[in-house]
Amino acid sequence: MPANLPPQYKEAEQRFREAKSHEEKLEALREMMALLPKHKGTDKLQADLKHAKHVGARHFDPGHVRREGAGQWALIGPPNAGKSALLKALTHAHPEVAPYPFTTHAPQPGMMPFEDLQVQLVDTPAVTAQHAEPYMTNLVHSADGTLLVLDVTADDLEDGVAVLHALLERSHVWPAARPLPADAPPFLLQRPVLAAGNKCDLDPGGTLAALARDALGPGMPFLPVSAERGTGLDELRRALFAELRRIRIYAKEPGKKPDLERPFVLMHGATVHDLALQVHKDIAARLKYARLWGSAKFEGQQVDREHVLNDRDVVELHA
Ligand SMILES: Nc1nc2c(ncn2[C@@H]2O[C@H](COP(=O)(O)OP(=O)(O)OP(=O)(O)O)[C@@H](O)[C@H]2O)c(=O)[nH]1
Ligand SMILES: [Mg+2]
Repeated sequence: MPANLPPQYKEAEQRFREAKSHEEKLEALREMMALLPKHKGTDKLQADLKHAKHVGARHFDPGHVRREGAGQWALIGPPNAGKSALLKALTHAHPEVAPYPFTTHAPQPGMMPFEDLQVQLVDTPAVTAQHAEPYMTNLVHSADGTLLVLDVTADDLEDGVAVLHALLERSHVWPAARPLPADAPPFLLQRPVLAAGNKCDLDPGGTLAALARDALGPGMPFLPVSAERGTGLDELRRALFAELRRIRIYAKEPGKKPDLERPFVLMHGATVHDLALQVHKDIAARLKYARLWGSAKFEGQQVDREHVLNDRDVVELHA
């Protein structure tokens, strides 16, 4: 990292890491480039940032899938691992599942119901050492999380793991559960990465699943599943929601019942102000206080806009 970076640069970098949309990412990147002092020490960083801008740009992205629901997971894996079978088991989508490799040719989304919300899963074409669709880096980069799908019975499992790690690296995604290395490039996104060891119905003793877990290395939550039998899918659903680190908030108008059908979905750590912004920016501007049910000390507790919300709080905004 070159010396003499202004403090605003760090802030822009933080915003880039936390950005949820292409627009936010590009905005932060533009700012980072503008704030970068132009001298020899920053040449490499300038080039890296230009490259990152490229990766994040929507018009270079034929594999772009519009984000819906509480968050988007990219399902990636070697041929025949059962990516499409998992999408079929977890969502209402009807992808083609077949006993030969390279069945899936284009990204296909499906919505996974979880409690009172939906999480988007995107099935993708297989990646191998020889071939990956060029748009796969963009797809992985823009997703909120990546699910590595492995066939625990595959005899080339370690090669498959290496290929997936390489794809994550090319996509500038760093698994959130792994400590970020000191020399990490600034454009690296820390995102949840989970692994599903599929076809565990063919591995009753769990020996192959244990080998797969080892091959993946530390900092990579691993869940043995069987898309065909439905084993482990409840745990997988829970993990896919939990790893997104989202909270659900039920908004309520004064004197009325809360809307328990359609929660607002916010990032973990979101405040009353963040909720108000999602409801309407005018309400956020005029907000005086809020009343809180759920995690409050007492029901209907009055809180200010800085108050940090918890999953399933009921909030009444007073503007
Ligand atoms: N025994 C068993 N077979 C499975 C399981 N999941 C998928 N399969 C089988 O594995 C084969 C491949 O499944 P797909 O879902 O098409 O695999 P994919 O990863 O989407 O494959 P590509 O699209 O070619 O990359 C099919 O014959 C499935 O029936 C499982 O949990 N157990
Ligand atoms: Mg498939």
